[in-house]
Amino acid sequence: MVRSNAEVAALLQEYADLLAITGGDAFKARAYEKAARAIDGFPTDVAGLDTKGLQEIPNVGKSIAEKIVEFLHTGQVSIVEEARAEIPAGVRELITIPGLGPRKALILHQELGISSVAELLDALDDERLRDLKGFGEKTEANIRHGIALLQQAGGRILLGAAMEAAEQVIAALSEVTGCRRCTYAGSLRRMRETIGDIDILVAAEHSAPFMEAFAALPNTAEVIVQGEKKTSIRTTKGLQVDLRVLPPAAWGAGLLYFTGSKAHNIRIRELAVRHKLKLSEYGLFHTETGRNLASRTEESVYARLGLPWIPPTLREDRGEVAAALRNALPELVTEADIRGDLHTHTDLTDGVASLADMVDAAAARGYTYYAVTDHAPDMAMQQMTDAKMLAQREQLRQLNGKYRKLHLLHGTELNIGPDGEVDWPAEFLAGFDLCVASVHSHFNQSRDQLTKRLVRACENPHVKIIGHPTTRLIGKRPGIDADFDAVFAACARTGTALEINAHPERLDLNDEDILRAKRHGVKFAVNTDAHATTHLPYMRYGVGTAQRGWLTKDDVINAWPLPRLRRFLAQGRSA
Ligand code: DGT
Ligand code: CA
Ligand code: CA
Ligand code: ZN
Repeated sequence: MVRSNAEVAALLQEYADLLAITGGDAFKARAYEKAARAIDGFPTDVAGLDTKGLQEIPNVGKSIAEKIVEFLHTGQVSIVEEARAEIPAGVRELITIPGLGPRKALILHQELGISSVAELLDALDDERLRDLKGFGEKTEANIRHGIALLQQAGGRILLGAAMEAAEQVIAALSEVTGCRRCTYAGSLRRMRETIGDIDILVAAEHSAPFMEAFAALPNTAEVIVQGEKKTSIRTTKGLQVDLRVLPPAAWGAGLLYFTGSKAHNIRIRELAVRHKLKLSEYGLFHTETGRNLASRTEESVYARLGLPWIPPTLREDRGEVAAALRNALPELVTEADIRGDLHTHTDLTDGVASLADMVDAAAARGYTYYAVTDHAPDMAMQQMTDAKMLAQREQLRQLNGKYRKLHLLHGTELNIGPDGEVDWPAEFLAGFDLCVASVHSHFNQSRDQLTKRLVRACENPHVKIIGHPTTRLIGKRPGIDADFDAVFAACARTGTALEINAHPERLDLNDEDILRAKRHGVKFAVNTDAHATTHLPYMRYGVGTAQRGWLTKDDVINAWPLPRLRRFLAQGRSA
């Protein structure tokens, strides 16, 4: 739906980076960056807008609007092409290294003639970077780590991007005559945080029409293999998508097999062997007679193995089969259980939508409560003041009466300072319904300092949620190196919830940390940290991650009815 918005935003961001590498006008670079963010969060498809309509978008002026129109009409923008031509591709690659911004990339190119990641690795080995102005041993270590992260990501893409691409393919294939079922399987169905390739399954009597339609999709750049059972393509964005067409009678067995994980499949195949059965992508068979015992639905295959249906988000061989055998699978929290979002922004700080628009969008999602949590004054860039915050509270109280079902909470996202202190004194914090507190800087403190810092934030009786607890950005920035077991214990002791930030770049806490934290008896809040109305649907990725951490609705404070949530928020705060 908003695909062209994402493409336009990416192009504008690239241009901002290119301007920064060439040491161009910093003001102009920032203007492009802001426009990119605004367009990314703009709810309407920009493809339908003209220059005038585009200028209605915040931070989009005439000149940027004209470039967008040029892009929408011709598929490129001449000044961006020129800027690309000016800078060697290798240097452009340098800025994709997490932790290495355009300014440092330019210095490396100018001072050391480095124009590729390989050359940069050589220079690191020779310790040639540490003598440059603005670099040092610590920078060297950070860059080395950034390169490792980049290589680890190794072509995997974020869950959100993969989901959007998959849903487009499914929409197109569902239109083909004879389509009985069409869905995604693989790591995407298991909601892993990154996806290697997308696996699409169709149930139909005849496969050829689907293979043809798939190869002919507008986003197909290359057909890797086309066959009767399986076709693989690469999209214009470089993503591999595999399509398999299954006979309807084998749908369940195929869906089970291609959902994986491989480790889960191996585990249940062992179980089959113990029952003298054979499990394959075609069905569950009696080994001796070859008779097909189950294949039409996943439920039937699991049932024949003595198991309840196991949700895909649990299928990672983390004890789910043993738990299923004991009939002790958790009753996982679902998106329908979520009653509200407890970490969101507006254009009062760095969001791109107004309070009224964000609240409207929350109401449209059917929430029963919704917290607005704009940034506090310690992040100086946000220019927050007491007066602005109180004015917003007044505005919010007035909006509150407008919705029959939705109850608005006034909150803030505090900044956890280097020593664990937060923005406002207790008297002012007492005025909020809810305080989230998060780390936004000083990521490289010692492990001991980082741990104390987070623990101190938990101990603040007004802080009820730790936002994006590790601060990692997937494939871009590692999480901070704190003793998280100590932090989780502090959360449990102080009644502070841990956020599961649903933004596809964050998913923070991740599944494994959630499992660890749960053992400490912590509660969680699944929040989108929305900076635009289009971010509210990210909730599904947060819920997927919560499920991967085996959470039930009792573990998740924003799946609770409002009175129970209120009691949690009031604990330890003298009113
Ligand atoms: P990805 O694509 O790396 O994000 O991860 P998956 O899990 O989507 O893996 P993929 O696309 O290679 O295969 C899809 C599913 O097919 C996988 O989850 C399980 C099943 N599968 C693939 N190869 C094997 C195999 O050699 N043995 C078993 N048991 N299952 C397999
Ligand atoms: Ca896959
Ligand atoms: Ca695959
Ligand atoms: Zn936030």
